[in-house]
Amino acid sequence: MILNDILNVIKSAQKIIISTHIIPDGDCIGSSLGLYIALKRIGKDVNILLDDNIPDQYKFLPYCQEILHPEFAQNDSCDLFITLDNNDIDRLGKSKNKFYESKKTLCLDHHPGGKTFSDYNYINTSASATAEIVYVIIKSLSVNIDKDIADCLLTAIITDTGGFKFDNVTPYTFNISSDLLSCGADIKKINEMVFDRMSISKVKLLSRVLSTLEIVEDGKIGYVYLDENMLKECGASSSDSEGFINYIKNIDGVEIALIFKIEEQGIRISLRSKEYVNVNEIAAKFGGGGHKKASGCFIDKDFNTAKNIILDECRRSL
Ligand SMILES: [Mn+2]
Repeated sequence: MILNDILNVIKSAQKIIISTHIIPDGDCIGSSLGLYIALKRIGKDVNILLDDNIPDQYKFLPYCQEILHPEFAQNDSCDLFITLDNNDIDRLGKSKNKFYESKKTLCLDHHPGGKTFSDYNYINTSASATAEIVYVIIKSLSVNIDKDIADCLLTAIITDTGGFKFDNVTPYTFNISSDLLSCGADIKKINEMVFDRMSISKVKLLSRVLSTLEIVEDGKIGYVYLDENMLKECGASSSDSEGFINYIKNIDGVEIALIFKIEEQGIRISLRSKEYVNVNEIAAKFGGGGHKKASGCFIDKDFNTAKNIILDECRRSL
């Protein structure tokens, strides 16, 4: 789909819903809010629907208190449903109903290898974050990027690039980020909020989760787990574990890092690779997905079974 067609789809819609994937990250929230603010500026009637709670580190973002849970969405159907940063319709969670009821649907995304499920798709897999795509759209709609929009989009880019450290960073990422800084984005505050702040319950949970560390395959695979009991003991929520997997990935010699979250229905698994393994392919074997070096999936089996089958796949990919 070319950009002009996408712009026309957006311009011709009045009532718009923005949604993203469950267990939202900084790109989901930053891109959604940035687009939300821009569309409001040009007089659109727009809402953001989100299944899950907003992780604490993104609550400083402007307008995030206006994000709605899908059950509070208005009953009438909207002209356009925009799904951001999501290549899997099932990851829309409860917003999925609204998606089906909408007159038109549009997907803006940077994930590789998804099955397209919207009427219109604007996918750029070389964008470091969906926020890069949202930036282009906002610019093309001639909306002035103010500090609020700039903070949202830069937060999204900083999260998805790990603070400009991942190999998804391109010269274009810096061009956009440079412009966002000129528009007033507060990079110091964003970095503090996203990476440096930790609640005491998060620190307790980190210590608890790291104590489960196992290293196998000559040090090439490292994994930890967490369960409901640990969350309860530490007074933490599941979103507090965001970023823990990097501690495992950063261990010298580790190529694949995993975190197993033991939930009622099964095991939620996040995977990271350091150099050469494509963890997107591993996750895809279990119906999940993501990026080459960061992906996730869900296996509805007990912990030991899920662990063994995914570790087998990891071994094969080394
Ligand atoms: Mn993203």
